[in-house]
Amino acid sequence: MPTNMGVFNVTDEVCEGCGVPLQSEDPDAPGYVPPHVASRGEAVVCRRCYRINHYGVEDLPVKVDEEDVWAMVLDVVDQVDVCLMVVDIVDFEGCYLPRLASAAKRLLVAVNKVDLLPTKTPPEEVVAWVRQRLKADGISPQGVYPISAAKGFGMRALLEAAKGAAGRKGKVGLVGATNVGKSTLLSRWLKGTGEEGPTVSRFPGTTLGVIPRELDASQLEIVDTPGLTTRGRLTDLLCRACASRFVPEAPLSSKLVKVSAGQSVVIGGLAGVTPLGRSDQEHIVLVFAAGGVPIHRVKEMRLTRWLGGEGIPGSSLLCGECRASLGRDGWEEVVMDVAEMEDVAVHGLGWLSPRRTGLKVRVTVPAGAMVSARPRLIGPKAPVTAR
Ligand SMILES: Nc1nc2c(ncn2[C@@H]2O[C@H](COP(=O)(O)OP(=O)(O)O)[C@@H](O)[C@H]2O)c(=O)[nH]1
Ligand SMILES: [Mg+2]
Ligand SMILES: [Zn+2]
Ligand SMILES: [Zn+2]
Repeated sequence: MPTNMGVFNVTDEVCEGCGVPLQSEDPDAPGYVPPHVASRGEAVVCRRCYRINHYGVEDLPVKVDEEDVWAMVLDVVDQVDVCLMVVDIVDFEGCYLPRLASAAKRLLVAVNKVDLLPTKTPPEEVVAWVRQRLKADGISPQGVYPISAAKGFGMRALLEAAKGAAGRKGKVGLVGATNVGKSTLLSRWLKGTGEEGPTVSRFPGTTLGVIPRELDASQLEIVDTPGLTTRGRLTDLLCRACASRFVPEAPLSSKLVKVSAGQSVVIGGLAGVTPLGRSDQEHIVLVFAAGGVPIHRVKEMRLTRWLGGEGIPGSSLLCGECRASLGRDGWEEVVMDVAEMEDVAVHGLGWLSPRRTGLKVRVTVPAGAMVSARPRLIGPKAPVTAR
């Protein structure tokens, strides 16, 4: 957190958009408002928030200290009546923080971005899946709610649940990893109340401080918090422009691919998945990623050859700099057994789901990215035929 505010504060106010203390001294530090704006004495947002809101640009990436953010968030967790943990359903592995969930006395979980799942996914299946995931860590939330903060789906039921759990004039803390949609959720609830919501952007790390808001004529206080950083999200290894190309905006696309040993499935030029085993055995896999992310089948040899030089083939979505820098730290190969009812999740990118049989695979990703096997999220549909 910025430390150079102290005596130079022009006001004791914090930015309404990102929660950072306002200052008029240093244009390059967070919370800056030009002196003529600050002297008006009304509620203002900092220049960074102003520019995100009006031009959609973020020209002042802020470095935050992870320890400070944890301390700030755990403080909120301590003070509120209910914790509302938000997760992003299309990148559950990349955003799930068991340590955070365990810290809550009373926990509700908002499963956000369900609008990005294939349209026929039953919400109750998603809820059961999330409950199962939490249960594996000994966490039993009071409620799990599928929502789309962006589209407004499920928001009323969640609000009723939050009110019920927090009680009259209760406090609810909105917590979770960066970019899961906490600020979007709060803005959605504030719609029509006349109060401005916090700043929302597609870049992680927008919210810098604690942002309290009152709902329903002070019946409920909601506290937005900065997002916690998680490790291993592939998109976090890319520049901001490239990362945004892998963040889905419309429902995920899924592609059925036939693949045998000796062949690899390549997702967006960032991850390769190679089945291991007999080469006469053909596998069918279903790959889920943001629309527009290219999915190729290549000869395994080609994958190995490319890794030495320009990264994985099919990296047309990456800028030259990202392509070069991904190779620089090397590539990791993870061998794993994936059972029939499991997915291989590449954190921050998407997942691959073997059909009909389980599969032993080698997953190739840039160093720093994480991969895991997990229970299958999207259940088997009617019998599928490969292309
Ligand atoms: N598709 C989709 N995108 C969402 C949803 N909620 C938030 N987003 C997007 O996710 C990104 C991060 O949102 P934000 O609210 O700033 O996340 P925060 O860091 O948790 O506060 C933004 O690009 C939002 O537009 C949702 O329900 N569906
Ligand atoms: Mg936020
Ligand atoms: Zn701000
Ligand atoms: Zn890039």
